[in-house]
Amino acid sequence: MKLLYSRNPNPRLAVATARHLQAPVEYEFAAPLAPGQAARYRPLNPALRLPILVYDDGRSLWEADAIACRLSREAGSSFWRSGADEPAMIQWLSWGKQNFVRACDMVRFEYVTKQRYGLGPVDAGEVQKGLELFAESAALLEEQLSGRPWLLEDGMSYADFRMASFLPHHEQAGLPLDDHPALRAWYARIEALPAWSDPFAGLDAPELPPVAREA
Ligand SMILES: N[C@@H](CCC(=O)N[C@@H](CS)C(=O)NCC(=O)O)C(=O)O
Repeated sequence: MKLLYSRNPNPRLAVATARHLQAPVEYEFAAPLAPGQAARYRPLNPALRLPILVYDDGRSLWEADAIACRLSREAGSSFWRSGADEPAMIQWLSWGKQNFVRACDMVRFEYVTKQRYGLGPVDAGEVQKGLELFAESAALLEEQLSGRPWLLEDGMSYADFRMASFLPHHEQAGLPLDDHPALRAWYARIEALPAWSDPFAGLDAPELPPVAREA
């Protein structure tokens, strides 16, 4: 199997997951949105996004969460829970995508993605909306993580990785993680994992364009 990736947040999450699981995949850098690349990648992912997992028979799977599920099964790991704990893990994936992860993405998009790809100035209104959702959802996580180290009672799971998916370079992204001590401590535990802190070690992973500062 081949895992197609770039350094952006969702493919980074997939690479970190694969490395954490020591999954038997080959890693291949890809740029489906680059000029002239669409025809090559559309059959693998009609949405032209990364990550993509390509099976040996040429079929493919896209979306980081689906890929994590597949790789965890392949590795015989409970990182993606099965059985009794699976609903609780899915609860956090589902809530996170609409709340904390979305808030991080909204703010990061303004300060990082738009500035990196020249998509326009920071929209203060969008930042404000994102920070409000961040405050609300971080408060919920802060309460939960004050009583236990990971989102699930019985230890780290893929839900922790997904919840943290937009936190790398959180200072640059303008995310006030340090205002929430239990949440900060939880993320420090994730950052302590080599698979998370440096998922691209030894891989061909061209740096993303720099983030331009607004004048
Ligand atoms: N919902 C998808 C989102 C995928 C996505 O938006 N990927 C972005 C990066 S975060 C992408 O492919 N950007 C182009 C690139 O990285 O070359 C997932 O979870 O995998």
